[in-house]
Amino acid sequence: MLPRTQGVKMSNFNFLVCSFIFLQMWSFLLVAAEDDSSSEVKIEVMFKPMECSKKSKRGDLMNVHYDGYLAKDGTQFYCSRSDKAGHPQWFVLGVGQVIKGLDQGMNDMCPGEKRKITVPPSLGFGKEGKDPVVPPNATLVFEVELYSVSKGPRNMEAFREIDLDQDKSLTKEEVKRYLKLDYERSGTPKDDAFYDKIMEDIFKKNDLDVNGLITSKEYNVYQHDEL
Ligand SMILES: [Ca+2]
Ligand SMILES: [Ca+2]
Repeated sequence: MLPRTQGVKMSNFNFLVCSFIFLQMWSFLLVAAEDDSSSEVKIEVMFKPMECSKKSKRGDLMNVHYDGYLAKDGTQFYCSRSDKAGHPQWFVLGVGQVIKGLDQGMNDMCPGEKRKITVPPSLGFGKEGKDPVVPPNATLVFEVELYSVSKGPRNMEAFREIDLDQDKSLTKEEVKRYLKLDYERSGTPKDDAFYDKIMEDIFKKNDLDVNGLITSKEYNVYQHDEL
């Protein structure tokens, strides 16, 4: 009877010690999360598919779902699954269409891969933050899932392939046809609404003079800083 009671006391004590250590660690982690001195993204691979046909690189067109959280308290400030009717987001990797932390953190990634990316303020929204959702100097945590990677707008080989009539400008029909082919080739054809949504994103980001055509110049706008 007695030893058993002692045993219980001991485990209570152990529990207290563990809780204390846990609290210490937690406050340390919180301090680390608040620390602005880190200037690098931290990448944790949460899931990696068995097969990886191609890895993302600068200039690639990325189709991705991502959720954004504030590191200090876990508040969700962005969710692409609920935003814009839940369509995955499209952007060109490494050219400033998303915050620097994501440009860096989503490099060398396989389609189907999931990552947790911790972004310091200097590679996120910086001193200003992003009103009203991201406060100043906020470390951000993104959970990203990459759906597909295709040749991005900086790839001139792809441009010539998309530009069916070879007039050095891309109509929506030409881009749509190419996207369809690309999805069909990868065995995941989609419906028209899906392609139309992508077209809207692509033209919003690349048709700089908004005339409904992407010229080789607009398409090639980032070519000078190609790695
Ligand atoms: Ca054309
Ligand atoms: Ca244009």
